[in-house]
Amino acid sequence: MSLSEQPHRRRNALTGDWVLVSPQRLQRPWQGAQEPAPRDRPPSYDPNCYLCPGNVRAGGRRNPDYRGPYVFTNDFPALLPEASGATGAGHPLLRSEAVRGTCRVLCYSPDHGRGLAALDDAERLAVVEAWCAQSAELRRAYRWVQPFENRGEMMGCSSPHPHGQVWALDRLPTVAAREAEQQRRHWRRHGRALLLDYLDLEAADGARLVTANAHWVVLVPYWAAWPFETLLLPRRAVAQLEDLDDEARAALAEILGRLLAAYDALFDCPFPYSMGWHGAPGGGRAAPGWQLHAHFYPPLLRSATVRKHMVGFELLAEVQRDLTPEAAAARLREVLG
Ligand code: H2U
Ligand code: ZN
Repeated sequence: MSLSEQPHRRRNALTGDWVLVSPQRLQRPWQGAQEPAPRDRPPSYDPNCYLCPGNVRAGGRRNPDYRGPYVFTNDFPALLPEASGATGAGHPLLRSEAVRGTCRVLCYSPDHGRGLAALDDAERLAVVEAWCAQSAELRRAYRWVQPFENRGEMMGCSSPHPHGQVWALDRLPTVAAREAEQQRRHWRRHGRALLLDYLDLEAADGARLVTANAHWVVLVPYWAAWPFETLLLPRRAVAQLEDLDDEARAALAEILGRLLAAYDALFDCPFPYSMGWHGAPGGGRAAPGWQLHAHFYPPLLRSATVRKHMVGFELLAEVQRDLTPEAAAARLREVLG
């Protein structure tokens, strides 16, 4: 059976989930919604922006006249540092538990008009350093640290000022727990990190590789759910962002720029995505075999305005894709500068 022509399922080795791949469906006609194309690049300062230097935020506080990355505690946090919700023993079908955490906003730079892709390597390195510092600080106090970015209105980003977020909490969230379990199992069985074994397979095959440098590899995972989903991972064993040495940090700034430029070139638009880092859980407990990585989940399917929706069968049964991960990787390689 040819995986490029016939329906099949692939297993996500990192979560244990399955994805249905239906390449034969690529020929079907499309009469769905065309979403409005995104506007031009905004100015470098916007007096009405909550996140620009010197401006007053929605919560009433004023941003300092910051010159590099700027971190502040979210004015509308989803988590609070004091344990909330006394839970007590209820019915086992109605379980709840308290949760403690914090939510921060990370403005990448004072420039309102330039996102991660448009920053130069030095400016992007400053963002990498901020991720590493936040991860190091928050991991001391919390079990899970989640740096992420929602880019673009399509992904629910609420401000055009380039920014990401860092949430941290004293629990292992659902996705983190699944990745921890799969990586732990692989480690027990083989004594090697799951993602490093996987990287060897991908390097030998090559069909899903997008780009690489001396420290990092970008690939479309074998089990990708989103059309142009990618996985970014260090070549060497690294558990957490803060464990990256100076060379790896600089190489990260460089490859990030390359990947994001390719994304923007793919449909000639500021490519929307949710991205985030998965570093080993903290809180004193070991996470054997955990390899640091970043996921990029972009929603676009065939143009700047046609996106994939995770609905119908996907919401009710299982994630499904038409474009194969191999074809997606080939498209991304084509647009790499
Ligand atoms: P997005 O990354 O999804 O755009 O979210 C931006 C966050 O910034 C959002 O969680 C916060 C919002 O609560 N924010 C502030 O904390 N203060 C503000 O003045 C504006 C936005
Ligand atoms: Zn701004």
